[in-house]
Amino acid sequence: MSESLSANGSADEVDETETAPDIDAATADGEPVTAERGAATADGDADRYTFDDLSVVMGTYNEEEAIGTVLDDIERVTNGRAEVVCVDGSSDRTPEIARERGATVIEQEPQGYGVAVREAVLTPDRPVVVTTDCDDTYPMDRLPDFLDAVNDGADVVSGDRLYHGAESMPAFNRFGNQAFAALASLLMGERVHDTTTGMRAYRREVVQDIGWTENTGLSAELLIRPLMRGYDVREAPIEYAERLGETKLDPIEGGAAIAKSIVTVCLEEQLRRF
Ligand SMILES: Nc1nc2c(ncn2[C@@H]2O[C@H](COP(=O)(O)OP(=O)(O)OP(=O)(O)O)[C@@H](O)[C@H]2O)c(=O)[nH]1
Ligand SMILES: [Mg+2]
Repeated sequence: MSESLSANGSADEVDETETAPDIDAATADGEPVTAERGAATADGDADRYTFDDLSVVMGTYNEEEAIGTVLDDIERVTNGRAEVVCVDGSSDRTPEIARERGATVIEQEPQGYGVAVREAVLTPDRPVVVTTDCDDTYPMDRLPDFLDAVNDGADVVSGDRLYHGAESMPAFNRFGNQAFAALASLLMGERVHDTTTGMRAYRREVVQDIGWTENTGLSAELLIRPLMRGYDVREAPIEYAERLGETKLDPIEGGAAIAKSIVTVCLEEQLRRF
């Protein structure tokens, strides 16, 4: 039942030493993806996805302080092979910096996190999609581990920031994120540890096959619906760094919207089972 992802592994090896509670698929009446695996790899293993099969996607809203670092990290870790998609609503230099680094930039009026990220996850043609925030908080060095987990059969790999303590997160946010995870776990009947993380890998079919409704609460929705439909969803502990640049989320208003999304989505998914 439990599998672990390494802290610093590569796409070809998974370190089994770190144990963390990962999530396996709920079984009820879901339709887990039967994997159609990716293109042949350089070493001839036709069954495994490689960085050539990976899109890293993000909403970007006035992130000129961070975007260079985030995109450089993706380039370094994937040897420039991952596609990068930014759905951008910025009025600063963010889109120029993204284009300079070869990212695909989709312009969109700023309408909130979920509107941008929904467009971002639905855009790629590649079979594995990883989301991140464009604020240098998430460890792009872990992309190989996330890809390993998908190759190992996961449909969704969700970065759990709270496992290692998330000390760089403001205390109010940390408490809120623990409360969201507790609430979602209670309503789903399945323990999850971080429902609002921005770093996840998805098989493309998962994001294409489910209809998404939430905005600020999209991150929670992207975890809850696949889990409650029986997909193989696993949490992977990740480090979480202090943000570069200004937050785009109001903690009180955003927190209320996320709590509402969790309750709504869990109830909808429970009703869907009848
Ligand atoms: N295009 C677009 N991107 C957005 C919008 N709102 C947020 N984003 C991006 O979505 C990502 C998440 O926003 P953050 O401000 O980091 O929200 P958060 O992670 O909850 O809060 P932090 O603790 O500040 O990191 C960032 O990359 C933002 O630039 C929006 O309206 N449009
Ligand atoms: Mg963020």
